Amino acid sequence: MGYRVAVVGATGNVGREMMTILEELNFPVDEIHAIASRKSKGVEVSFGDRTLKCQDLEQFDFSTVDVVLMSAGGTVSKEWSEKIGKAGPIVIDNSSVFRMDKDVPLIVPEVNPDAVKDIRKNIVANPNCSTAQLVVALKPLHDAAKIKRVVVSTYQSVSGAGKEGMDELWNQTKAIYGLGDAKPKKFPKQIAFNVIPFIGAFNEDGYTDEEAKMWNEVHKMMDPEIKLTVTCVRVPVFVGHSEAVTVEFDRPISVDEARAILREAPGVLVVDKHEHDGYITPVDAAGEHAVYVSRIRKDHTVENGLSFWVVSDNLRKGAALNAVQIAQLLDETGTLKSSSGFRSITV
Ligand code: 2RA
Repeated sequence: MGYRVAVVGATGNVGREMMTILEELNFPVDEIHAIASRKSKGVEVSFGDRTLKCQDLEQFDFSTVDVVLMSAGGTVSKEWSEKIGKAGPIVIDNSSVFRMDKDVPLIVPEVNPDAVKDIRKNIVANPNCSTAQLVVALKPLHDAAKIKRVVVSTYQSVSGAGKEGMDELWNQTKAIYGLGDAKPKKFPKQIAFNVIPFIGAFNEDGYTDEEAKMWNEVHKMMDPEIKLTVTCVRVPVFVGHSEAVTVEFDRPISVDEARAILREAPGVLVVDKHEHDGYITPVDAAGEHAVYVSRIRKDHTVENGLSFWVVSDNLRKGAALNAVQIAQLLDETGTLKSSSGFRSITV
C-alpha cells in the first residue's frame, strides 16, 4: 500500500533532492507527480530511473494525491498550500510561511515527532535549513542537561539561496579571473572569495529575519526558555551549512558525556578527534544524510559551557530529507491517507 505523491517546485534544487530522497529512502510511492510553474511545464526531472515531465501547478488536481512536498518559495506557498490542504492531501511545506502558525506543526522527526498530533489544516512546516541541523544536535543535549543559552554563528552555503545562488558563485569565481561579469545580483555583495554577514532581510532590531527564524523555530520545536543569539553568514561554499555553536547548560556536562550522548542521538554522527580526519567540513557532508558534530570542547568562559561545530547538507537534512522524513513519520503514525482512501487514526 503506497501513496500518491506530488512534488511542487520539482525543478528547483530542493525539489530535485526530494525526488531523489523519496527513492533513496524507499518511501512507498504508488504514483508520483512533478509539479512546477507553467513556464516549466514539460521540463523533465528524474525519479529513480524514470523521467517525469513537469505538470502545471495551476492545472493540477490536488484532490487526486495523498501528500504534497512543497518547495516552490514563500509566494507560491502562501497562495497554494492552504488551498491544496483543503483539497485533501497533507502538504509538507518547505517555506517559512506557516512555520510560526499555531495550527501548523513545525517538525524535525528526531526532535518533536509528537507534534504530528497538532495538524489542523493539513499542513506541516519544514524548518529553515540552519535550524534543522542545529536542533538535531541540541535536543539530545537539552534532554540530558537543560540548555540555558546558545550562541550560534552560521556559515551558510550558496545553495541555500537556490540555483541562482550557486550560479552566482560559479560565474563570479570565473569572472574575477577575467571571464565575465562579477557584479553581485542574487547576493548583496560579492560572494566569490568573500563572506557576507547578511542573509534574508534586516529586521528593526538589526538582526536579519534569517537569524530570527533560528530562535523562533528552536523555541517552537524545543523549548521557549532557551536563549539564543545568532549571526548568519553566507560563505562561498556550494553545498553544506556549518555552524559554530556555544551552549551554556544548567549543570556541568563534560566533553566525554556530551560526546557519548551525541553518539547515541538519532540523526547525529560524531566525528571528533584531534587530527585532520577528525572533523567534518561541508564538502565532506554534501550528499550525506547525517548531522555531523565535531570539535566538541569545553567553553572556559562560563560555568557549564561547551562549544562544538555542526555541519550538514542543507539541501538534505536542511530541506528535502527532513521533508521526506516527515512524510515517513506521517506514514508510520497512520496520519496519511493512502491511495486506497484509508486513513488510520492519528496518534
Ligand atoms: C538560506 N536559509 O540558506 C536559507 C534557505 N532556507 O538562504
